[in-house]
Amino acid sequence: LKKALLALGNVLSPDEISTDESTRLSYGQDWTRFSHPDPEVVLRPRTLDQLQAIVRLAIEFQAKIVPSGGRTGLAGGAVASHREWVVSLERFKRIEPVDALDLSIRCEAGVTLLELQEQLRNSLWHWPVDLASKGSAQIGGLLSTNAGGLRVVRYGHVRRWVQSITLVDGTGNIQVLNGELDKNNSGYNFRELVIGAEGTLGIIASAQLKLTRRPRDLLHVLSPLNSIGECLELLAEVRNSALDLEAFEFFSKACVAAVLQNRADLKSLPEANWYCLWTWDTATEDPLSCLSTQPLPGGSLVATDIEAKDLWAYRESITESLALRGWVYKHDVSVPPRQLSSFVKDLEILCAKIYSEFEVFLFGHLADGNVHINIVGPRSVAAEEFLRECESKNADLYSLVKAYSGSCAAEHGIGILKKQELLLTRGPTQVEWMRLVKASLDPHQIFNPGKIFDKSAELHS
Ligand code: 2HG
Ligand code: ZN
Repeated sequence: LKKALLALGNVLSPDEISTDESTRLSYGQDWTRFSHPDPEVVLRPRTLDQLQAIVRLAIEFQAKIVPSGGRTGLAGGAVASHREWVVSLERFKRIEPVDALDLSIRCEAGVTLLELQEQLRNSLWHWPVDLASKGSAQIGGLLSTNAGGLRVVRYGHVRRWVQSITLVDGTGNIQVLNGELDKNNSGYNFRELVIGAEGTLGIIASAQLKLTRRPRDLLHVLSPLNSIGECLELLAEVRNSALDLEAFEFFSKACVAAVLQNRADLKSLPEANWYCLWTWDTATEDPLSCLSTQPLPGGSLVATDIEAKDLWAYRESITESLALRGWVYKHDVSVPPRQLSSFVKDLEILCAKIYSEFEVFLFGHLADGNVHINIVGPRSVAAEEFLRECESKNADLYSLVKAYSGSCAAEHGIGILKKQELLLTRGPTQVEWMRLVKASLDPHQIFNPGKIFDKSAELHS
Protein backbone atom coordinates (compact mmCIF):
# COMPACT_ATOMS: atom_id res chain seq x y z
CA LEU A 1 0.00 0.00 0.00
CA LYS A 2 2.84 2.35 0.83
CA LYS A 3 4.11 2.28 -2.75
CA ALA A 4 0.60 2.76 -4.11
CA LEU A 5 -0.02 5.69 -1.77
CA LEU A 6 3.24 7.30 -2.85
CA ALA A 7 2.22 6.91 -6.49
CA LEU A 8 -1.26 8.29 -5.76
CA GLY A 9 0.42 11.20 -3.95
CA ASN A 10 2.08 12.13 -7.25
CA VAL A 11 -1.26 12.71 -8.93
CA LEU A 12 -3.50 13.81 -6.04
CA SER A 13 -3.03 16.46 -3.38
CA PRO A 14 -3.08 15.38 0.30
CA ASP A 15 -6.69 16.50 0.82
CA GLU A 16 -7.72 14.23 -2.05
CA ILE A 17 -6.40 11.05 -0.36
CA SER A 18 -7.86 9.85 2.95
CA THR A 19 -6.96 6.81 4.98
CA ASP A 20 -8.44 7.87 8.30
CA GLU A 21 -10.93 5.55 9.93
CA SER A 22 -14.03 7.72 9.89
CA THR A 23 -13.70 8.72 6.22
CA ARG A 24 -13.08 5.12 5.23
CA LEU A 25 -16.11 3.95 7.21
CA SER A 26 -18.51 6.51 5.81
CA TYR A 27 -17.36 6.26 2.17
CA GLY A 28 -17.28 2.47 2.34
CA GLN A 29 -21.01 2.05 2.74
CA ASP A 30 -24.30 3.06 1.20
CA TRP A 31 -27.82 3.08 2.68
CA THR A 32 -27.71 -0.69 3.22
CA ARG A 33 -26.43 -1.49 6.67
CA PHE A 34 -25.50 -5.14 6.53
CA SER A 35 -21.80 -5.15 5.65
CA HIS A 36 -18.75 -3.87 7.44
CA PRO A 37 -17.08 -1.11 5.38
CA ASP A 38 -13.32 -1.57 5.02
CA PRO A 39 -11.85 0.24 2.01
CA GLU A 40 -8.10 0.77 1.84
CA VAL A 41 -8.27 4.41 0.91
CA VAL A 42 -10.77 7.07 -0.17
CA LEU A 43 -9.79 9.16 -3.19
CA ARG A 44 -11.56 12.38 -4.13
CA PRO A 45 -10.09 13.66 -7.40
CA ARG A 46 -11.12 16.90 -9.04
CA THR A 47 -10.17 16.40 -12.68
CA LEU A 48 -10.55 13.88 -15.47
CA ASP A 49 -6.75 13.57 -15.73
CA GLN A 50 -6.56 12.61 -12.08
CA LEU A 51 -9.38 10.10 -12.51
CA GLN A 52 -7.60 8.49 -15.43
CA ALA A 53 -4.32 8.38 -13.48
CA ILE A 54 -6.09 6.64 -10.57
CA VAL A 55 -7.47 3.94 -12.87
CA ARG A 56 -4.03 3.40 -14.41
CA LEU A 57 -2.45 3.09 -10.96
CA ALA A 58 -5.18 0.65 -9.92
CA ILE A 59 -4.23 -1.51 -12.91
CA GLU A 60 -0.52 -1.23 -12.04
CA PHE A 61 -1.02 -2.09 -8.37
CA GLN A 62 -3.80 -4.60 -9.00
CA ALA A 63 -6.12 -2.62 -6.78
CA LYS A 64 -9.91 -2.70 -7.01
CA ILE A 65 -11.98 0.45 -7.47
CA VAL A 66 -15.41 1.11 -6.00
CA PRO A 67 -16.90 4.15 -7.78
CA SER A 68 -18.77 6.27 -5.27
CA GLY A 69 -21.57 8.80 -5.73
CA GLY A 70 -24.13 9.88 -3.11
CA ARG A 71 -24.17 6.30 -1.75
CA THR A 72 -27.95 6.30 -1.43
CA GLY A 73 -28.17 2.84 -3.05
CA LEU A 74 -30.26 0.16 -1.41
CA ALA A 75 -28.54 -2.97 -2.74
CA GLY A 76 -24.93 -2.47 -1.62
CA GLY A 77 -23.60 -1.45 -5.07
CA ALA A 78 -21.31 1.18 -3.52
CA VAL A 79 -20.17 -0.87 -0.52
CA ALA A 80 -16.39 -1.35 -0.14
CA SER A 81 -15.50 -4.00 2.40
CA HIS A 82 -12.45 -5.72 0.86
CA ARG A 83 -9.66 -3.13 0.96
CA GLU A 84 -10.75 -1.48 -2.29
CA TRP A 85 -9.98 2.06 -3.36
CA VAL A 86 -13.16 4.12 -3.07
CA VAL A 87 -13.15 6.78 -5.78
CA SER A 88 -15.64 9.47 -4.89
CA LEU A 89 -16.79 11.77 -7.68
CA GLU A 90 -18.19 14.35 -5.28
CA ARG A 91 -15.78 17.04 -6.48
CA PHE A 92 -16.82 16.63 -10.10
CA LYS A 93 -19.31 19.47 -9.82
CA ARG A 94 -19.31 21.44 -13.06
CA ILE A 95 -22.62 22.14 -14.82
CA GLU A 96 -22.67 23.84 -18.21
CA PRO A 97 -25.50 26.06 -19.50
CA VAL A 98 -28.42 24.45 -21.32
CA ASP A 99 -27.75 23.87 -24.98
CA ALA A 100 -30.91 25.42 -26.44
CA LEU A 101 -30.58 23.85 -29.87
CA ASP A 102 -29.89 20.37 -28.66
CA LEU A 103 -32.07 20.62 -25.52
CA SER A 104 -29.42 19.07 -23.36
CA ILE A 105 -27.23 19.95 -20.43
CA ARG A 106 -23.73 18.69 -19.70
CA CYS A 107 -22.70 18.05 -16.15
CA GLU A 108 -20.12 16.18 -14.17
CA ALA A 109 -20.77 12.99 -12.24
CA GLY A 110 -20.75 14.49 -8.74
CA VAL A 111 -23.59 16.97 -9.29
CA THR A 112 -26.56 15.98 -7.13
CA LEU A 113 -30.01 15.65 -8.63
CA LEU A 114 -31.18 18.55 -6.49
CA GLU A 115 -28.31 20.77 -7.71
CA LEU A 116 -29.28 19.96 -11.28
CA GLN A 117 -32.93 20.73 -10.55
CA GLU A 118 -31.93 24.05 -8.95
CA GLN A 119 -29.84 24.93 -11.98
CA LEU A 120 -32.87 24.36 -14.22
CA ARG A 121 -35.42 25.91 -11.86
CA ASN A 122 -36.21 28.93 -14.02
CA SER A 123 -35.96 27.13 -17.31
CA LEU A 124 -38.79 25.86 -19.49
CA TRP A 125 -36.87 22.60 -19.60
CA HIS A 126 -36.15 19.99 -16.99
CA TRP A 127 -34.46 16.61 -16.53
CA PRO A 128 -37.54 14.60 -15.62
CA VAL A 129 -35.94 12.12 -13.21
CA ASP A 130 -37.14 12.52 -9.63
CA LEU A 131 -36.43 10.55 -6.48
CA ALA A 132 -36.86 10.96 -2.75
CA SER A 133 -33.04 10.89 -2.28
CA LYS A 134 -32.43 13.79 -4.71
CA GLY A 135 -30.46 15.85 -2.15
CA SER A 136 -27.67 13.24 -2.03
CA ALA A 137 -27.98 11.09 -5.17
CA GLN A 138 -25.42 12.11 -7.80
CA ILE A 139 -25.58 11.99 -11.60
CA GLY A 140 -22.87 9.31 -11.88
CA GLY A 141 -24.77 7.03 -9.50
CA LEU A 142 -28.13 7.75 -11.09
CA LEU A 143 -26.74 6.68 -14.47
CA SER A 144 -24.83 3.70 -13.07
CA THR A 145 -28.00 2.37 -11.48
CA ASN A 146 -30.39 3.47 -14.24
CA ALA A 147 -32.44 4.98 -11.43
CA GLY A 148 -36.24 4.89 -11.54
CA GLY A 149 -38.16 6.90 -8.99
CA LEU A 150 -41.46 8.68 -8.95
CA ARG A 151 -41.98 9.70 -12.60
CA VAL A 152 -41.21 6.49 -14.49
CA VAL A 153 -44.84 6.09 -15.59
CA ARG A 154 -44.46 9.17 -17.78
CA TYR A 155 -40.75 9.49 -18.50
CA GLY A 156 -39.25 6.04 -18.06
CA HIS A 157 -35.97 5.34 -16.30
CA VAL A 158 -32.82 7.45 -16.41
CA ARG A 159 -31.58 5.82 -19.61
CA ARG A 160 -34.14 7.67 -21.72
CA TRP A 161 -32.59 11.00 -20.72
CA VAL A 162 -28.92 10.38 -21.39
CA GLN A 163 -27.32 11.55 -24.62
CA SER A 164 -23.69 10.89 -23.95
CA ILE A 165 -21.38 9.51 -21.29
CA THR A 166 -17.69 10.17 -20.73
CA LEU A 167 -16.03 7.42 -18.76
CA VAL A 168 -12.64 6.01 -17.89
CA ASP A 169 -12.60 2.42 -19.11
CA GLY A 170 -10.94 -0.73 -17.80
CA THR A 171 -7.70 -0.06 -19.66
CA GLY A 172 -7.40 3.45 -18.24
CA ASN A 173 -8.53 5.20 -21.43
CA ILE A 174 -11.18 7.87 -21.75
CA GLN A 175 -14.21 6.94 -23.86
CA VAL A 176 -17.01 9.18 -25.05
CA LEU A 177 -20.07 7.01 -25.57
CA ASN A 178 -22.33 8.32 -28.33
CA GLY A 179 -21.05 11.91 -28.37
CA GLU A 180 -23.61 14.56 -29.18
CA LEU A 181 -25.57 12.51 -31.65
CA ASP A 182 -29.31 12.14 -31.62
CA LYS A 183 -29.22 9.38 -34.20
CA ASN A 184 -26.53 6.76 -34.04
CA ASN A 185 -27.14 3.22 -35.17
CA SER A 186 -23.51 2.38 -35.69
CA GLY A 187 -23.05 -0.98 -34.03
CA TYR A 188 -23.33 -1.97 -30.38
CA ASN A 189 -24.49 0.78 -28.06
CA PHE A 190 -22.06 0.90 -25.14
CA ARG A 191 -23.78 3.88 -23.57
CA GLU A 192 -26.79 1.67 -22.87
CA LEU A 193 -24.53 -1.05 -21.47
CA VAL A 194 -22.82 1.30 -19.02
CA ILE A 195 -26.15 2.70 -17.81
CA GLY A 196 -27.32 0.34 -15.07
CA ALA A 197 -23.98 -1.55 -14.92
CA GLU A 198 -23.56 -0.47 -11.27
CA GLY A 199 -20.01 0.75 -11.79
CA THR A 200 -18.70 -2.62 -12.98
CA LEU A 201 -17.64 -1.56 -16.49
CA GLY A 202 -15.90 1.78 -15.96
CA ILE A 203 -16.13 4.98 -14.00
CA ILE A 204 -18.43 7.74 -15.26
CA ALA A 205 -16.87 11.21 -15.21
CA SER A 206 -19.58 13.29 -16.88
CA ALA A 207 -22.66 13.07 -19.03
CA GLN A 208 -24.75 15.05 -21.42
CA LEU A 209 -28.38 14.81 -20.32
CA LYS A 210 -31.44 15.24 -22.50
CA LEU A 211 -34.09 17.66 -21.30
CA THR A 212 -37.82 17.88 -21.87
CA ARG A 213 -40.45 20.58 -21.40
CA ARG A 214 -41.43 21.11 -17.79
CA PRO A 215 -45.10 20.29 -17.17
CA ARG A 216 -47.15 23.45 -16.69
CA ASP A 217 -49.69 22.74 -13.97
CA LEU A 218 -49.74 19.61 -11.91
CA LEU A 219 -52.59 18.38 -9.85
CA HIS A 220 -52.04 15.87 -7.04
CA VAL A 221 -54.65 13.52 -5.61
CA LEU A 222 -54.46 11.15 -2.65
CA SER A 223 -57.20 8.52 -2.77
CA PRO A 224 -58.08 6.08 0.02
CA LEU A 225 -59.13 2.70 -1.38
CA ASN A 226 -60.02 -0.74 -0.13
CA SER A 227 -58.13 -3.15 -2.34
CA ILE A 228 -55.33 -3.30 -4.87
CA GLY A 229 -58.02 -4.18 -7.41
CA GLU A 230 -59.69 -0.81 -6.74
CA CYS A 231 -56.32 0.94 -7.05
CA LEU A 232 -55.77 -0.67 -10.46
CA GLU A 233 -59.28 0.24 -11.64
CA LEU A 234 -58.56 3.85 -10.73
CA LEU A 235 -55.23 3.67 -12.57
CA ALA A 236 -56.95 2.35 -15.70
CA GLU A 237 -59.58 5.10 -15.53
CA VAL A 238 -57.05 7.88 -15.05
CA ARG A 239 -54.84 6.50 -17.80
CA ASN A 240 -57.74 6.60 -20.21
CA SER A 241 -58.53 10.24 -19.47
CA ALA A 242 -57.31 13.03 -21.71
CA LEU A 243 -54.68 14.17 -19.22
CA ASP A 244 -51.13 12.94 -18.91
CA LEU A 245 -50.37 10.89 -15.86
CA GLU A 246 -47.14 12.05 -14.21
CA ALA A 247 -46.98 9.64 -11.24
CA PHE A 248 -49.13 6.89 -9.74
CA GLU A 249 -47.89 5.58 -6.41
CA PHE A 250 -49.43 3.31 -3.78
CA PHE A 251 -48.83 2.46 -0.14
CA SER A 252 -50.53 0.36 2.53
CA LYS A 253 -52.30 1.45 5.67
CA ALA A 254 -49.35 0.10 7.71
CA CYS A 255 -47.02 2.52 5.85
CA VAL A 256 -49.25 5.47 6.78
CA ALA A 257 -49.28 4.39 10.43
CA ALA A 258 -45.45 4.21 10.45
CA VAL A 259 -45.15 7.64 8.81
CA LEU A 260 -47.57 9.20 11.28
CA GLN A 261 -45.58 7.84 14.21
CA ASN A 262 -42.48 9.55 12.84
CA ARG A 263 -44.04 12.76 11.48
CA ALA A 264 -46.13 14.45 14.17
CA ASP A 265 -46.71 17.35 11.78
CA LEU A 266 -48.87 15.26 9.40
CA LYS A 267 -52.63 14.81 9.82
CA SER A 268 -54.16 11.34 9.86
CA LEU A 269 -55.78 10.21 6.60
CA PRO A 270 -59.27 8.82 5.94
CA GLU A 271 -59.47 5.12 6.93
CA ALA A 272 -58.50 2.73 4.10
CA ASN A 273 -56.46 -0.39 3.37
CA TRP A 274 -54.52 1.24 0.56
CA TYR A 275 -53.73 4.76 -0.62
CA CYS A 276 -52.95 5.91 -4.14
CA LEU A 277 -51.09 9.15 -4.69
CA TRP A 278 -51.23 10.29 -8.28
CA THR A 279 -50.31 13.34 -10.26
CA TRP A 280 -51.76 14.71 -13.50
CA ASP A 281 -50.29 17.14 -15.89
CA THR A 282 -53.31 19.37 -16.52
CA ALA A 283 -51.52 21.11 -19.40
CA THR A 284 -53.46 24.16 -20.50
CA GLU A 285 -56.71 23.42 -18.70
CA ASP A 286 -57.59 24.97 -15.40
CA PRO A 287 -56.60 22.16 -13.02
CA LEU A 288 -59.65 22.32 -10.80
CA SER A 289 -62.20 22.47 -13.60
CA CYS A 290 -60.74 19.38 -15.22
CA LEU A 291 -61.31 17.53 -11.96
CA SER A 292 -65.05 18.08 -12.22
CA THR A 293 -65.09 15.87 -15.30
CA GLN A 294 -63.24 13.07 -13.49
CA PRO A 295 -64.83 10.66 -11.03
CA LEU A 296 -62.71 10.80 -7.87
CA PRO A 297 -62.99 8.10 -5.23
CA GLY A 298 -64.70 9.27 -2.01
CA GLY A 299 -62.40 10.81 0.58
CA SER A 300 -59.79 11.86 -2.02
CA LEU A 301 -57.61 14.81 -1.07
CA VAL A 302 -56.64 17.17 -3.87
CA ALA A 303 -53.68 19.56 -3.97
CA THR A 304 -52.27 21.97 -6.50
CA ASP A 305 -48.56 21.95 -7.17
CA ILE A 306 -47.91 24.50 -4.43
CA GLU A 307 -49.64 22.42 -1.75
CA ALA A 308 -48.39 19.09 -3.08
CA LYS A 309 -45.54 18.75 -0.59
CA ASP A 310 -47.97 17.89 2.19
CA LEU A 311 -49.53 15.03 0.24
CA TRP A 312 -46.21 13.69 -1.00
CA ALA A 313 -44.84 13.67 2.55
CA TYR A 314 -46.92 10.53 3.27
CA ARG A 315 -45.24 8.72 0.39
CA GLU A 316 -41.75 10.18 0.56
CA SER A 317 -41.32 9.66 4.31
CA ILE A 318 -41.96 5.91 4.25
CA THR A 319 -38.34 4.78 3.82
CA GLU A 320 -36.98 7.08 6.54
CA SER A 321 -39.85 6.23 8.93
CA LEU A 322 -39.20 2.50 8.55
CA ALA A 323 -35.46 2.99 9.09
CA LEU A 324 -36.27 4.58 12.46
CA ARG A 325 -38.45 1.62 13.42
CA GLY A 326 -35.80 -1.11 13.37
CA TRP A 327 -33.72 -3.22 10.97
CA VAL A 328 -35.09 -3.08 7.45
CA TYR A 329 -34.69 -5.79 4.82
CA LYS A 330 -35.78 -4.59 1.39
CA HIS A 331 -37.16 -6.31 -1.67
CA ASP A 332 -37.76 -4.33 -4.85
CA VAL A 333 -39.73 -6.54 -7.20
CA SER A 334 -41.79 -5.98 -10.31
CA VAL A 335 -44.39 -8.04 -12.12
CA PRO A 336 -46.39 -7.29 -15.26
CA PRO A 337 -48.80 -4.53 -14.12
CA ARG A 338 -51.92 -6.41 -15.21
CA GLN A 339 -50.97 -9.23 -12.82
CA LEU A 340 -50.48 -6.94 -9.83
CA SER A 341 -53.82 -7.56 -8.18
CA SER A 342 -53.39 -11.29 -7.94
CA PHE A 343 -49.65 -10.96 -7.19
CA VAL A 344 -50.26 -8.68 -4.21
CA LYS A 345 -52.94 -11.00 -2.85
CA ASP A 346 -50.56 -14.00 -3.06
CA LEU A 347 -47.76 -11.87 -1.66
CA GLU A 348 -49.79 -10.85 1.39
CA ILE A 349 -50.63 -14.47 2.13
CA LEU A 350 -46.99 -15.54 1.74
CA CYS A 351 -45.64 -12.67 3.84
CA ALA A 352 -48.06 -13.43 6.68
CA LYS A 353 -46.67 -16.97 6.67
CA ILE A 354 -42.92 -16.44 6.26
CA TYR A 355 -42.45 -13.14 8.08
CA SER A 356 -44.85 -13.82 10.94
CA GLU A 357 -42.29 -12.50 13.47
CA PHE A 358 -41.70 -9.25 11.63
CA GLU A 359 -43.68 -6.29 10.30
CA VAL A 360 -44.30 -6.08 6.54
CA PHE A 361 -44.77 -2.83 4.62
CA LEU A 362 -45.86 -2.74 0.97
CA PHE A 363 -45.61 0.35 -1.20
CA GLY A 364 -44.22 1.50 -4.50
CA HIS A 365 -44.87 2.51 -8.06
CA LEU A 366 -48.21 0.97 -9.00
CA ALA A 367 -48.21 2.02 -12.63
CA ASP A 368 -44.82 0.34 -13.14
CA GLY A 369 -45.86 -2.91 -11.46
CA ASN A 370 -43.10 -2.21 -8.91
CA VAL A 371 -43.69 -3.28 -5.31
CA HIS A 372 -41.27 -2.36 -2.51
CA ILE A 373 -41.54 -4.97 0.23
CA ASN A 374 -39.91 -3.76 3.43
CA ILE A 375 -39.52 -6.23 6.28
CA VAL A 376 -38.87 -4.58 9.63
CA GLY A 377 -37.42 -6.37 12.65
CA PRO A 378 -36.76 -5.08 16.16
CA ARG A 379 -33.30 -3.82 17.09
CA SER A 380 -33.34 -6.20 20.06
CA VAL A 381 -32.44 -8.91 17.49
CA ALA A 382 -28.82 -8.76 16.24
CA ALA A 383 -28.51 -7.34 12.68
CA GLU A 384 -26.79 -10.49 11.38
CA GLU A 385 -29.50 -12.72 12.80
CA PHE A 386 -32.23 -10.57 11.25
CA LEU A 387 -30.42 -10.64 7.90
CA ARG A 388 -29.96 -14.42 8.04
CA GLU A 389 -33.58 -14.90 8.99
CA CYS A 390 -34.80 -12.75 6.07
CA GLU A 391 -32.40 -14.36 3.60
CA SER A 392 -33.65 -17.79 4.58
CA LYS A 393 -37.09 -16.78 3.23
CA ASN A 394 -35.83 -15.52 -0.13
CA ALA A 395 -36.28 -18.84 -1.93
CA ASP A 396 -40.02 -18.75 -1.11
CA LEU A 397 -40.48 -15.11 -1.97
CA TYR A 398 -38.58 -15.18 -5.27
CA SER A 399 -40.29 -18.40 -6.38
CA LEU A 400 -43.48 -16.37 -6.26
CA VAL A 401 -41.85 -13.51 -8.19
CA LYS A 402 -40.56 -15.97 -10.79
CA ALA A 403 -43.97 -17.61 -11.09
CA TYR A 404 -45.30 -14.19 -12.13
CA SER A 405 -42.38 -13.72 -14.59
CA GLY A 406 -41.21 -10.85 -12.42
CA SER A 407 -37.90 -9.14 -11.71
CA CYS A 408 -35.92 -9.37 -8.47
CA ALA A 409 -34.68 -5.79 -8.88
CA ALA A 410 -37.13 -3.40 -10.48
CA GLU A 411 -35.14 -0.24 -9.84
CA HIS A 412 -32.62 -0.62 -7.00
CA GLY A 413 -30.24 -2.93 -8.85
CA ILE A 414 -28.46 -6.09 -7.73
CA GLY A 415 -25.38 -4.82 -5.83
CA ILE A 416 -24.22 -7.43 -3.36
CA LEU A 417 -27.65 -8.27 -1.97
CA LYS A 418 -29.55 -9.81 -4.90
CA LYS A 419 -26.94 -11.97 -6.66
CA GLN A 420 -28.70 -15.26 -5.88
CA GLU A 421 -32.05 -13.85 -6.94
CA LEU A 422 -30.55 -12.59 -10.20
CA LEU A 423 -29.44 -16.12 -11.02
CA LEU A 424 -32.91 -17.45 -10.26
CA THR A 425 -34.90 -14.85 -12.19
CA ARG A 426 -32.61 -14.12 -15.17
CA GLY A 427 -31.14 -17.64 -15.39
CA PRO A 428 -27.50 -18.80 -15.56
CA THR A 429 -27.10 -18.19 -19.31
CA GLN A 430 -27.80 -14.47 -19.09
CA VAL A 431 -25.64 -14.07 -15.99
CA GLU A 432 -22.81 -15.79 -17.89
CA TRP A 433 -23.27 -13.26 -20.74
CA MET A 434 -22.85 -10.53 -18.14
CA ARG A 435 -19.59 -12.13 -16.97
CA LEU A 436 -18.32 -12.28 -20.54
CA VAL A 437 -19.14 -8.61 -21.14
CA LYS A 438 -17.38 -7.69 -17.90
CA ALA A 439 -14.30 -9.76 -18.81
CA SER A 440 -14.01 -7.93 -22.18
CA LEU A 441 -14.58 -4.39 -20.97
CA ASP A 442 -12.79 -4.66 -17.64
CA PRO A 443 -9.94 -7.05 -18.51
CA HIS A 444 -8.02 -6.36 -15.27
CA GLN A 445 -11.21 -6.83 -13.23
CA ILE A 446 -10.70 -3.62 -11.32
CA PHE A 447 -14.20 -2.08 -11.28
CA ASN A 448 -16.58 -2.88 -8.43
CA PRO A 449 -15.70 -6.58 -8.02
CA GLY A 450 -18.30 -8.87 -6.49
CA LYS A 451 -21.21 -6.64 -7.50
CA ILE A 452 -24.12 -8.01 -9.61
CA PHE A 453 -22.48 -11.46 -9.85
CA ASP A 454 -19.49 -13.33 -8.46
CA LYS A 455 -16.58 -14.23 -10.66
CA SER A 456 -17.09 -17.62 -12.25
CA ALA A 457 -15.02 -20.60 -11.07
CA GLU A 458 -12.85 -20.38 -14.21
CA LEU A 459 -12.09 -16.71 -13.69
CA HIS A 460 -11.07 -17.44 -10.11
CA SER A 461 -8.42 -19.92 -11.07
C1 2HG B 1 -38.92 4.62 -3.09
O1 2HG B 1 -39.66 4.31 -4.02
C2 2HG B 1 -37.52 4.13 -3.10
O2 2HG B 1 -39.29 5.37 -2.19
C3 2HG B 1 -37.14 3.41 -1.79
O3 2HG B 1 -37.29 3.30 -4.18
C4 2HG B 1 -37.91 2.17 -1.55
O4 2HG B 1 -37.21 2.01 0.74
C5 2HG B 1 -37.57 1.40 -0.27
O5 2HG B 1 -37.71 0.16 -0.27
ZN1 ZN C 1 -38.97 3.16 -5.52
